[in-house]
Amino acid sequence: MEDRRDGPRYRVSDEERQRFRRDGYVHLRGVLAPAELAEIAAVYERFLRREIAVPGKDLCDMSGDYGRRFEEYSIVNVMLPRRYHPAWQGNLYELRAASIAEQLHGPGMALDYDQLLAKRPHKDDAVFEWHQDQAYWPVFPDPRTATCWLAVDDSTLENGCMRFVPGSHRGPIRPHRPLKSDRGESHTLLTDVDPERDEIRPVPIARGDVTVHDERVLHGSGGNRTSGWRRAYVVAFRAVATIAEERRLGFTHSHNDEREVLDGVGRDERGRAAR
Ligand SMILES: O=C(O)CCC(=O)C(=O)O
Repeated sequence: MEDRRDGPRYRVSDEERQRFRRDGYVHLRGVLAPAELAEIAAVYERFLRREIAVPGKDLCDMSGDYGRRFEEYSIVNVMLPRRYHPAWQGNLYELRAASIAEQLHGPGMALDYDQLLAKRPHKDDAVFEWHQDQAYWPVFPDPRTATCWLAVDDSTLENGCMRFVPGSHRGPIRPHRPLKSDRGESHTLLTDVDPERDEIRPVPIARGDVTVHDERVLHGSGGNRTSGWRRAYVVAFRAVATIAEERRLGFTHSHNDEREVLDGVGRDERGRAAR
């Protein structure tokens, strides 16, 4: 396979750019080489062993409620790992992902948030419900997003790889509802996908590969039926002006933020219009 890595950059082909526009996601191979990935995985493991402290709800289970004990989490979610482990800021993955975001969208993109999503072995319920990321945050005029999802382990049908509804980013944001009765119990939102109408495309990828998706594409993932972890590391890029506006509203993607947005049309969890 051709090596597209070049120091802090990764070269995206024209065909991949077109696929991102058409499908709302694209699979990029070999974004990190095995030795580069091993460095990332070593720090990742420190988060999973809880050697790096993550306060409050920024350590939670994306498949259950906030009340579960850590040992019972099916999808261990660490929000904003670079905030809690500043040595990660500017790591090679962040740099390559930034170059990918720029090639997909042009200049003026910046890192909005990062996240670790690790599915424990033998967890059928480690399901990431169908959703559009846009439902999780306020709507702003510049919709450019590139959410880079790095496979730290091979991501397979059996361990819960990502699945997308290609082209759905060109449709509306569907109504979303909380997984539990309200957002105070669980951060997770979900929507409905109709297998008769929506093409569901699982995207297994090898470790070191990345999928990049648009905030409006429908996506989710299934449970982990294997004896190994399924670890992923997300870094999400958005337009600089969009991020500035989010921060002005007090929205940082931390689950400890006071502000949550439920329905992607500018309402908060109590249905109040966003200001
Ligand atoms: O890791 C997963 O299975 C889902 C991730 C996801 O929904 C996202 O990064 O937007």
